[in-house]
Amino acid sequence: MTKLSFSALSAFSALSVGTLALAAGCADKKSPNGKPNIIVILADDLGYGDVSCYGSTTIRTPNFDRIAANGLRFTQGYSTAATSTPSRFSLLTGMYPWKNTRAKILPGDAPLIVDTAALTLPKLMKQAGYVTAAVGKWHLGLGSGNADWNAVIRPNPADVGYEYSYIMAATNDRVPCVYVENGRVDGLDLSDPISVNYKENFEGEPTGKLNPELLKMHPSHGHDMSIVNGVSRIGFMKGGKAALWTDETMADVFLSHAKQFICDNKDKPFFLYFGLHQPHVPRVPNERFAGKSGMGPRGDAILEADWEVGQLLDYLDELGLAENTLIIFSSDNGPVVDDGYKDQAVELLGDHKPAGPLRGGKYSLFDGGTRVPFIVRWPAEVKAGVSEAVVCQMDLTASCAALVGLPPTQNLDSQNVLEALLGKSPKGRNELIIEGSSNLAYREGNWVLIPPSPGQAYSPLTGTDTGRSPDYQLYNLEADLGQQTNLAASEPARVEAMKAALERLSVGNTR
Ligand code: NG6
Ligand code: CA
Repeated sequence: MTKLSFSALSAFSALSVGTLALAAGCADKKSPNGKPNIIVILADDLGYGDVSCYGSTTIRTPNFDRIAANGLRFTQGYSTAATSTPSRFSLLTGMYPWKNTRAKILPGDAPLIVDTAALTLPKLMKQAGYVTAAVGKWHLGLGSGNADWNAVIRPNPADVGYEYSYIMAATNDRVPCVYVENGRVDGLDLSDPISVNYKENFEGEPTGKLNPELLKMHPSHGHDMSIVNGVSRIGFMKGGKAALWTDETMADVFLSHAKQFICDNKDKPFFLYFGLHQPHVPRVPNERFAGKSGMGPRGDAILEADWEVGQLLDYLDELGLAENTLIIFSSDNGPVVDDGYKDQAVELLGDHKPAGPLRGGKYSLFDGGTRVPFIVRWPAEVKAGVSEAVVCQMDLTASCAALVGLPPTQNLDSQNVLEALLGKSPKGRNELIIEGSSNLAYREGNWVLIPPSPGQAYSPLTGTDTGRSPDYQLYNLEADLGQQTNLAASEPARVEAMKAALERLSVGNTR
């Protein structure tokens, strides 16, 4: 037994034998590929200020920092949206999410929202000879409606470019709470079939609302439907007992499948999308991390994610792959403290600032919603440092095409910012449209225009500055990173010019 599987075994007795056998027997060392392997690590709701190399002194993330220590850390890296589905849609397709009416936070039974005929990042990588996989959080829908969770669900990630997939369908707070491997629920006993319903409960099934005595994690808002592993979720499900996930081992399960994919493909160029589930709610980390941050489950979940990334980095080192593997580490959207469970995240936050110096967070039109940790590491080619270039996850499509020598992509919103990503140019994009829950905002140079949108400027539920206002807001990020001073009244010409540019660039806006 290798060192790796032994440590896995000793630490996670709850894992199935099948899972433990994964990643064993992978021979050490190999000669480097011509093309770099590419791993996109995407955390879920990890904020700009949640990472110590981005300035946090209240939480330590030595493994995220390890990526930055010999990589390029971007101070102005963005997702396209302040929530998961639209953000991930852009990463996959290289298109703005507001061009797709269905790119909104999806329930767990949503059909796939990506056109299977469309170009995607993993499809491009396949064209360039890469083996591709998606492991972890998906949240882009599965099937074509009314999915049968007891059969192979098509279309699935394979139909949009991922030859192998081991995913959760939506989020860790949404049913069905099962892992789906290549379209099939992992570990399902067909004599106990799964049913899913987002409208009504199944007769006789307990819920968080009616049976709070069954809960180890209680909701603060929403999240009071089916109970899985002592946590009530969004949506109702029944059956599939043998296949239900255990939140405490989710990191280990995803990690082992990511490692196995790397092991199986270490001699070919591979492209791996690795969607971490932390620190999204419910925050139920493994007991190895419980209580370790002093910040309650949210901080502990960040430590767990950091460990998980460290294990992946160690594995690349062990296989001799680190030098020629391009890692892009980022987050799907900004941070939120209370996102619907009573997990003491608010009470134990102390001086920690999840969005760092930025205003707002998840859901927000302010930069805290979409400006996220963004680190590129490729030891063979990229010098360590810090870059102020504006780059967006959506740009990976056009940039990776350029990297692997494919012709320039056509008709995408993705821009080729490869030179910036590799640290060869200080210049990224000049303009970017970002999506909050209520509207779009527009960044051009160092200026951001936030058009009016209805609703509360501050959400008491999530404790976030939303960016909603009846008035136009204009901020100069160079002078005012925290977006405190609205310059719209004193810069009317700039407001008009940016309004016009946003209108022109957001043709096809379906919001
Ligand atoms: C919201 C959920 C929140 C989270 C979010 C999606 C409630 C009250 N809130 O609707 O907990 O699941 O959707 O998060 O249900 S995301 O990171 O996947 O976009
Ligand atoms: Ca998210």
